[in-house]
Amino acid sequence: MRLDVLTIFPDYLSPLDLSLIGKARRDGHLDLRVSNPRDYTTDRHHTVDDTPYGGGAGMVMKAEPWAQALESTLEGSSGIGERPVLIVPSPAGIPFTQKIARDLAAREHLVFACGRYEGIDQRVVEWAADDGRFDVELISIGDYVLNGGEVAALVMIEAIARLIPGIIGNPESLDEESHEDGLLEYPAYTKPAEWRGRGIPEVLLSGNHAAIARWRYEQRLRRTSEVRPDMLEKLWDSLSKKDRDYLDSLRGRH
Ligand code: 6GU
Repeated sequence: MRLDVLTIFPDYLSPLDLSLIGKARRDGHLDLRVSNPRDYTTDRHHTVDDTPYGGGAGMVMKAEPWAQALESTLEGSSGIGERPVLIVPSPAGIPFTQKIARDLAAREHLVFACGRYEGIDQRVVEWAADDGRFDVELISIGDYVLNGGEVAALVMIEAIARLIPGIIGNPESLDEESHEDGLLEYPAYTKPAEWRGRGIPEVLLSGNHAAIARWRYEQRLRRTSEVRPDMLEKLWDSLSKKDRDYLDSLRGRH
């Protein structure tokens, strides 16, 4: 996968050298390039922002440096067949989810345009979508406000990159994760079996794989119903009678 990140603060993206993502880059699974729209300014002060038309607080990022930086990501990608996706991190975007991460992990070329201040001149987003230059998506990582899109891009890149085949250490560990199938994950324990007076659930020592699988599944149901009833609601019709009875029995006890 090719990944471009456009930001006036490239240092914000340095964590991408670390851990699984850093390894994926070194192993050639990820071609990740960070570039700076400021490098495309021509005035003496390398101005990337200006005051908003219509007045009001804050500054807006100027269109031309961003358009040129975006064009340069297209030049470098000639030879890649598919249209790149332009992701604009924005609190005004659609909510980022595991499904979106999975869809984006299947694409060949993602470009993140990380705005600062009050955002990028809206015409850049329209221009990028014109003539099919990019598939454009405004995406938010949650209902709160950040100072810029860089941290949001880091979040999305980590969620996406670990889904690319060959990147995560153990692909099986993806299967029963929170948010993959609509349930939160079960609690995990490791040695020692007794720690500061606390044991572990007996069933995990039983060697009975079917019983362990059922216990873990019930833990997932229980956690989801306690923490995220909204998620369980969506799943309710697909649950077995046994599962529903289990959940009803929990509610009876509360
Ligand atoms: Cl993607 N960007 C910014 N600046 N703030 C956010 C966000 C993104 N998602 C939530 N808040």
